[in-house]
Amino acid sequence: MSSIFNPKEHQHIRFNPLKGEWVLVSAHRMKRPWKGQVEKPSEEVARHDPKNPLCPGATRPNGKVNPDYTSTFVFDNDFPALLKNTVEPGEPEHPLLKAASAEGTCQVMCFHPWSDITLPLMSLEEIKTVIDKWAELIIDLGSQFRWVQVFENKGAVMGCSNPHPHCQVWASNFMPNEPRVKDQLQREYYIKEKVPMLVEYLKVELEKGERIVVENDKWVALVPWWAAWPYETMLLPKRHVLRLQDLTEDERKALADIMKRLLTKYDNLFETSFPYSMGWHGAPTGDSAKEDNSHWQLHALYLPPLLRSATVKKFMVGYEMLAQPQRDLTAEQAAEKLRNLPDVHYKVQSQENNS
Ligand code: H2U
Repeated sequence: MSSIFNPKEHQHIRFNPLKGEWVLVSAHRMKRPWKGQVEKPSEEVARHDPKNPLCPGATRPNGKVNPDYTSTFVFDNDFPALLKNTVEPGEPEHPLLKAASAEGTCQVMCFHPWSDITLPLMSLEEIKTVIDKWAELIIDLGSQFRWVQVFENKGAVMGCSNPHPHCQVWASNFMPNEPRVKDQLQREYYIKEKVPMLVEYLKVELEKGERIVVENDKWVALVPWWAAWPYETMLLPKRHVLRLQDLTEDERKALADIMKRLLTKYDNLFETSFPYSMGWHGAPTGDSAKEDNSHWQLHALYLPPLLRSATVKKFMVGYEMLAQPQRDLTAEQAAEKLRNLPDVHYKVQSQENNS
C-alpha cells in the first residue's frame, strides 16, 4: 500500500459540520461482489387513472373529489401524522419518560396532472410553478408553525406510495431533530466565524470545483464533502438566502433550471426514474422567525439510495445503524460521474433518435 494518502484507496472518516457526525469513506469496497437484494425496476405508469386518488377528477377513499386540476394541486393529507388540535401530554412520571406537545398539519402537493411525468421531464415553467407553490405553502404554514418540512419521496424503493408526481408538506410546532441540530451547529459556527457556515462552505467548494455537479449563475448542486448516501447532493443558492420564499423571480427561474439539469443527470446515471428523498431546509418560521436567523442558509438535499445500478441500492443497516454512516465511493467520484452525464434526458434523447 502506498504511503501517500489517496482518498479513493485509503479509507478515512469525514466530518459533517451540519450534523456534528462523522462518515466512514471506504471507496475500495465498491470492488466487492453483490449477491444481496435486487430492487424491481420502476414500472411504466398510465397518464391518467381515475382510480388513483392523486389524479385530477378522482374520488379519494374518504369520498372527497379532486378538481380537474391542470397545474399543481394541494390538499390536506387524508392520513396526517400531525393534527392541529390535540391533547397535550402531562408532566412526566420520571425525567427519563419525557414527552412534549406535537401539533401540526400535513398536506400533499401534486406537481402535475399527469401521472407519467416526473420533474426532470416537466417544462421549466411547470417546475417554476412547483417552486412558487412551495414558497406559498411555507409562507402560509410558516405563519403558524415553527417548522415547515417540504419533502418528496420518489420511487417505491423510497417508500413513495403513489407513482403520481407529488411531494408532502408537514408543518409542526416543534423543530424536528435534523433541523434542530442544524440550527444549533450553524448558530455556533456563525457566532465563532461571523459568516454563515454554508455560505463559507460554498466558497470553498467553488474554489475546489471537484465536488460540483452542475452550476448556473444563481445556484450550485454539489456532492457534499461529508455525503453519506452514494449520490447525495446539496443544492445551494449563490446568495445568502434564509428561506425559499425569499428567492427572487430570477433565482426561482434559475432554480427550475438547475433542478431540471440535476434530476436529468440522476435519471441518466442508470437510465431509470432515479429514486430519492429530497427536502428543503431553511431558517425556522413561526415564533422562531422573530429571532435572528442569519446563521441559516437555504438549501435542498437529495438523498438517493441507488449505488451500483437501477436495481442495487445502498443499505444503511448494521454499521450505519449501530456505529455511523459508511459510503462506498468518494464524494469526488460521485460528483465526477454525475457531472459527466448529459443534460438531455435519456427518454428525450431516445425520442429524438427515433424521429
Ligand atoms: P408518499 O407517496 O410520500 O407516501 O405521499 C403520499 C401521501 O398522500 C401520503 O402521505 C396521502 C398519504 O397519506 N394520501 C392522501 O392523503 N389521500 C389519499 O387518498 C391517498 C394518499
